[in-house]
Amino acid sequence: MVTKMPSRTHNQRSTADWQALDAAHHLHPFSDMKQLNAAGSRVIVRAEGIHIIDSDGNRVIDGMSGLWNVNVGHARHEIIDAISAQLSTLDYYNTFFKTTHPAVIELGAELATVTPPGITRAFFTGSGSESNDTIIRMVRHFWAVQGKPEKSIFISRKNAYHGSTIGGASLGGMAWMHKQGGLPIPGIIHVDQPYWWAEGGDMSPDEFGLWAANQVALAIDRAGPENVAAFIGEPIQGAGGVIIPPATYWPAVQKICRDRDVLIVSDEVICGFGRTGHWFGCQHFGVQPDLMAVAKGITSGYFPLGGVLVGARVADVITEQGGEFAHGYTYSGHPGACAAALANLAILKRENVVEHVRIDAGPYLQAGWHRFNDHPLVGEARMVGLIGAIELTPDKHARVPFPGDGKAGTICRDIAFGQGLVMRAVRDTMILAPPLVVTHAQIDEIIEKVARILDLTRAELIRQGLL
Ligand code: PXG
Repeated sequence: MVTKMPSRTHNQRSTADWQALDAAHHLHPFSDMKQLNAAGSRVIVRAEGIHIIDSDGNRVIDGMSGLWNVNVGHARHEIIDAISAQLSTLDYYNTFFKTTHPAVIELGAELATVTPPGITRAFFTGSGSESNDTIIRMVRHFWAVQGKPEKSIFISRKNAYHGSTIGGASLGGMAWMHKQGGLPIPGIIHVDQPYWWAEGGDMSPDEFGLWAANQVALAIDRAGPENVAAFIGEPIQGAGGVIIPPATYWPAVQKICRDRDVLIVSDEVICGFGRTGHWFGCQHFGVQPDLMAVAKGITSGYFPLGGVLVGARVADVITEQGGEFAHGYTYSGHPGACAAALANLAILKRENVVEHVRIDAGPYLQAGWHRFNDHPLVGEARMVGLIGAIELTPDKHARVPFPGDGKAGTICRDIAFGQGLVMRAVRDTMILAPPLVVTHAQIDEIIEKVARILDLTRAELIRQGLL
C-alpha cells in the first residue's frame, strides 16, 4: 500500500523559499541559470491524470506529458505499487556477471510481444541518450565482427535530437548544442531534415519528401556505402519541433538504405509506446528498422529506463560471433525500472491505449487542431496520433517564422501556462503531446484553451509591435 504524501510536506516552504534554495543549489538541464534564477523556477508539487499542480496551487493541463513520457498519465498507483513491490523483493542486482532476475526477464519477453516482427531482443539502459550511445557501439561492433570495421559512419539529420551524452548529442543535429564542448565526434554526417513547412521551398510536400530522402542517398554515396554503418532518425522529430515528414520520405529512405546495405535505426524515444497511434512510430510510416532506441514512454516516466530493441540480423551476429560486447551500465535492467515498465505495458494493453490514440482520441484532437489552420497567426497545424505542432507566423502564406529568434513562441508558451495548459515552444513552433489517456471532454477543454491562447498571443504580438 502506497501512502500519499501529505500536502503539508510540500507546503512547509513558500514558493519564494523553494525558488531561493533551487537557485542556490540546483543547476538545471538546458537552462540559462542566470536568467532562470532571476525569474525563479516554477515549483511543481503534485500531479494526477493529465494535470500538474504547482506550489501556488495552480492546476495546469500537462500538454507535454511531462517531457513526452507520461503516456498513461500521472499518479497511476498500479505502476507505483509495482515498483514498490519489486523494490521490497529485490531492490537491485546487476545483470553483468552471469546473473539475471525475474523482472528483466519478463520485460524482455513482454517487449517482444509488441515490437515489429523480428525484433525480439532488448539491451537495457537508463535513458534515451544511453540507448543511442549503445547503438553507436553495438552497430560498429556488428560490422567489425564481420570484418568490416571501416563501415562505421552514421548518417543523421540536422535538427534531430538523439540525446545529450557525447554520443547522443553528436548523433543529434542541433547546431547550438554542437557549439559547446567540441561536438560532434567524428564519423557522423548530418543531412537535411524533411521539414517541408520551413524548408520545402516551391516543392510539394511529396516532392520534398523524396528530395530530403535523396540527401541520405547522396551522403551515403559520397562517403562510400562500404564506410556507412547506419542511418538514424526519429520517425517524427520531437524536440526539433514535431516535424512530420511527408509520406514519401520514410519509404524512400528505407529503400535507399536497403539498397546500400546500411542499417536503419529508428529512434523511438518519443514516438514509441503509442504516441503515434501505433506501438512504434516506424509502423505509422511503414518502415521496418534494424534497431530501435526506446526510453520515456516505456515506463511512462515513473522510473528511468531505456533500451535498444535489436532485430535478428544484428542480434544474431552479436550473439553468435561477437564474443563479449564490452558495454553496459550499472542500471542496465534495474529491477524497479523493469517492474515499472511491466506495469505500464499492462495498462497500455488492458486499456487499449494504442488503439484509443489511433482511432479515437487522436482523430478527435486532430480534428480540433487542424481547424487552427484558419487562425490568422497559424502557418500550419499538424498532428499524427497525439503529437502535434502549430507554426506561428506573421504571414500565413509565406511559411516564415517571426523575426526575433523564438520570441513569439516564448510569449505564446507563457500565455499558455497562464491559461492552464503546458505547451512547449521550439522556436516559434508550439507543441502539444498530451498523455495518451486523454478523454474527449479533456480534448474539448484543450482545444478551447488553445483557441484562446492563440487569440491572446496575437493581441500581445500586436501590442509589442511584432505583428
Ligand atoms: N532520442 C529522442 C528522440 C529524444 O526525444 C532522447 C533520445 C534522449 O533521451 P534521454 O532519456 O537521455 O533524455 C530524447 C529525449 C525537449 C526535450 O526539449 C526532449 C528530450 C529530452 C529533453 C528535452 O523537447 N528528448
